[in-house]
Amino acid sequence: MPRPPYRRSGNLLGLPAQLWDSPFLRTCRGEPVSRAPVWLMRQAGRYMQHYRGLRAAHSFLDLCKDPDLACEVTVYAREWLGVDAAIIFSDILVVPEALGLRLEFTAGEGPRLPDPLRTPADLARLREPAQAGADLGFVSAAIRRTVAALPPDIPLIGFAGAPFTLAAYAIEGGGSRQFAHAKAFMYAHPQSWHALQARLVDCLSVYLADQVAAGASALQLFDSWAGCLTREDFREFVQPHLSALVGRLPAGVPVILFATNAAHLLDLIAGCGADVVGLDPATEIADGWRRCGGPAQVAVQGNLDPALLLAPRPRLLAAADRLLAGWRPGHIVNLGHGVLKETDPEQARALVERIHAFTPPSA
Ligand code: 1CP
Repeated sequence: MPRPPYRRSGNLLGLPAQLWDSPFLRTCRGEPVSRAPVWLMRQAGRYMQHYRGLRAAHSFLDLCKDPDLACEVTVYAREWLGVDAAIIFSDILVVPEALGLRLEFTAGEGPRLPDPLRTPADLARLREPAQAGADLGFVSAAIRRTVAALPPDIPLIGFAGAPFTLAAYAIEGGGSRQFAHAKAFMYAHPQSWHALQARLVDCLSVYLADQVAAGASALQLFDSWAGCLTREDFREFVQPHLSALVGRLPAGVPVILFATNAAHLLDLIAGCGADVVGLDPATEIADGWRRCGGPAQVAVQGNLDPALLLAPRPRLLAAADRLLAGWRPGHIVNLGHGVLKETDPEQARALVERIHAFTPPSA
């Protein structure tokens, strides 16, 4: 049975009224709000001095795996920026690591999985998926602590990488431009590809249900790389698994699906059961929303260019004003991708202030 859309599910998680009626969660349901909600993808990270201070003393994975530190990073960024939601500090790659793939973060190079999955036989190296999902208990522990430390009207977003993007990382072994290994694997070994996707879905459904049980009141799935696929390939190799995963997530929690360079896939992404679809800077909000079925169907999130935060203040604020001029209920204001590490945090805070100074027409 498909999971009921969040806007028709009712408060099945039994959230306190101030959380259920927060601007962020109301907007996930397409309801009118007194202020447009805003948060920023990668709002906690290297552009913040506080984070760099912690990183001087701890490795990135230590920050992810120590619930007190992950809580501190999450709560500090939320409060400093004054945004309407927090996102738990972690990374999408803790899942392949829990499945048994070695994960390394080398300074300046980004993450690497040095023993990638390159043949169907390599799948035998993976650990049992439900066990791997349950082993990520440090994330739920961090969520519990963070929910207790956040103001009671601020929702915490839990997240994971979507099955395609995680499989692509596991096969490539790191970042990629062409995704040659991942696509070659997918075409040459479709059965093993589907088996890998199914294992990721098993793991992710346990992991994300644990995040909700620990107090996450929304979930975002990052399918950052899905935009590299044609519609045909998305339909065949991705959609069945992404919809199965969304269908298995707890009812009563909004699910945000985010992909980049994916304007050509928006209707298919919305069709996977998203309550909120992330739009990247290449797509205009009105056009992207229409492709997803419109405001009666889904909410949207986005889509300012992260590079605008590097622009002189007047240009940044003018871009925010243009976005707000077309704002309507069901639009969570955000960047179209993560904050760049070169960003001056004061610029991010000024953007948040500008969004909050706006009075929605329906209020
Ligand atoms: O200190 C450091 O050097 C680590 C930098 C860093 C940080 C702060 C990485 C390495 N990950 C993160 C945190 C992170 N990653 C969050 C935290 C919550 C927040 O948003 O504030 C989230 C949600 C992610 C998600 C993530 N990790 C994605 C999906 C989003 C996206 O940007 O498309 C991806 C692709 C990753 C992998 C990853 N981890 C880190 C880097 C630099 C990357 C990208 C590498 C690549 O593109 O290949």
